[in-house]
Amino acid sequence: MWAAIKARLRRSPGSESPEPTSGAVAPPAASVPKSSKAAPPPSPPEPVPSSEGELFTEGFFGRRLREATIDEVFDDLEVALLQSDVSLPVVDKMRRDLRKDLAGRKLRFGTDAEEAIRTSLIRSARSVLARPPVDLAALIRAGTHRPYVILFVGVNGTGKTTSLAKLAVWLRAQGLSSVIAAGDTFRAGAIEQLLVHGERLGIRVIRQKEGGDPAAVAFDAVEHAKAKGVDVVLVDTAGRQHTNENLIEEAKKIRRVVQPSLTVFVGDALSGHDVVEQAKEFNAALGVDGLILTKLDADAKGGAALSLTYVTKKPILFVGTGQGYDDLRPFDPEWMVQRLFAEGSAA
Ligand SMILES: Nc1nc2c(ncn2[C@@H]2O[C@H](COP(=O)(O)OP(=O)(O)O)[C@@H](O)[C@H]2O)c(=O)[nH]1
Ligand SMILES: [Mg+2]
Repeated sequence: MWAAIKARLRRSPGSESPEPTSGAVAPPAASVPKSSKAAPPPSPPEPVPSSEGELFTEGFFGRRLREATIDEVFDDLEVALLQSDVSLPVVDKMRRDLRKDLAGRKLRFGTDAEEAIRTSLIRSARSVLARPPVDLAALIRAGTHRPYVILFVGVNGTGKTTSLAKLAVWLRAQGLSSVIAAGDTFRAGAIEQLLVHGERLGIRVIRQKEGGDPAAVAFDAVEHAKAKGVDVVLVDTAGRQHTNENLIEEAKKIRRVVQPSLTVFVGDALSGHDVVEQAKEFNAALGVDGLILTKLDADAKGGAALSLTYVTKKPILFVGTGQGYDDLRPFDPEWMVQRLFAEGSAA
């Protein structure tokens, strides 16, 4: 994300076509020094040019930042944020934070201003992502729900089934056993897909025939877990849109029948701004307790995590970072922040 923002900043109006001042012409963006230590900025031009928003040109040197200037720069930055899947409410928060952080400060042009913006955005992103950490293994071990039933919901192809299998592996690493309920009886091949995972992992898959009642499958899996003392029941479901009444009713029925301990919305980072809308809709229809954000490995933008957390107010529990069984990690906000703002990183 930072790479996209930086590119935008360096072509902000002030730096693209700097106004000539009394004999001094601001340098083009490309010649802005990388480090102010290695190449100290030239002395400020006199008089100070009138154009605002020139955070990235000589013209700005030595002046105090005014809110109007910050806003002007931010207008440009906003485009980069939106294009990086940061949704509008988060963009607005970042603007407020940036104003608070930078107004009245004196910055040298170029790298200095860029670094100040980066620091402020990082701080803002941290506060967006900050949530009380959820220790799923501890929740399960606490034993309030036995078995602990986790229901996976989300639209088709976002990675529900894959994440479910990965979570079974993660749970096992925590010393917790699981059984899988093949609740996607809608899509041809969905049961088979789970059976393959189950066989590879040595984890029992409870199923009925295709077209069967997913609530009954989930019920059977819970009964199995009770009988065998299995810690967790992982309930797969068919991908659905909130507009698909039948499938939503089906998911509601599963909820009524097995009363999941945790309903997890699985969202695909690659679906950009859509993922936030989906999460909101699923939450409204079914009630969502936590989120899994998949395909971060393939997502060059990165803003979806910020948007999801801020808009839904639900914790991201895990992120998917690849197609292997080990490519699921408990969500760490600081890891995400570093990823978003690393110099030259893809996301
Ligand atoms: N690169 C990548 N691919 C993923 C990830 N999670 C799931 N997938 C892939 O996304 C596709 C759809 O996954 P699936 O679990 O069948 O989605 P479902 O329809 O929601 O159950 C599969 O090809 C998965 O391998 C991830 O974190 N990274
Ligand atoms: Mg599936």
